[in-house]
Amino acid sequence: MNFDNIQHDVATVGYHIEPNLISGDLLTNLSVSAATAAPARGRIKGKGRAAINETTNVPYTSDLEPWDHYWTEQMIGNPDAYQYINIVSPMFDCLIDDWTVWRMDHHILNPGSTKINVHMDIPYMYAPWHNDFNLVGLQCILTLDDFTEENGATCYLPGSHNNPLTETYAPRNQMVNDYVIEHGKRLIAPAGSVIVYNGRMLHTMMPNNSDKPRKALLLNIVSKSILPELRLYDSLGGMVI
Ligand SMILES: O=C(O)CCC(=O)C(=O)O
Repeated sequence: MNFDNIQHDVATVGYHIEPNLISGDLLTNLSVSAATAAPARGRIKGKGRAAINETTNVPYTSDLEPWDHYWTEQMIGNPDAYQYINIVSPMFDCLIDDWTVWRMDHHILNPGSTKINVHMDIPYMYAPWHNDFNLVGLQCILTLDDFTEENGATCYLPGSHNNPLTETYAPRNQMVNDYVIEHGKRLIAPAGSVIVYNGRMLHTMMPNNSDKPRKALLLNIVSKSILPELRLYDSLGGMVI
């Protein structure tokens, strides 16, 4: 890993990618865990989208609409996930002095998923941090499948983390989605790649037009300095390490 490059990329474009960092049994095990973990947020068959507060866990993926995307339960206690954290933690060390993993879950885009939702991640999605230009939150994606245009590789708006106007994008709406889709770029990467980005960078999942699920392991990393306030906004995070 070249830490100067990581710092430079995250400060300028907003993200850094380490292609093919994870491979072999670890990648396979994490991919299996993504495919089998209990869902936490998704669209329940015949009932619409489940509550977003994760208190209404859905025990089985078979309870979900097979054509939509969903997030799994937090991967607390999963030894493969902790092995993965050990490998990627130097990337976080060079960006944030004293960090912790706030959330750790899988995101699965099933074939036929059409959801587009441009947003910032924790903590920037919450009002106190909308316009905080300090790097206090990172999102990290491990690509468990090849990320392609066809299967929904994440779309991002380069440099948006440095733009004061990004704050006005916080209320999610169609106009913002359209703008980012028109001007954004895609995170195209082979399976096993690690993508770390400033949580203030605007981004969205994209439609999966392939015939296979597109799986990702997501880590949300935050500076310990914001924990007392963050707990007021997101009582469900902070259980991971
Ligand atoms: O899975 C993706 O492409 C992006 C996920 C994401 O933005 C999120 O879960 O907040």
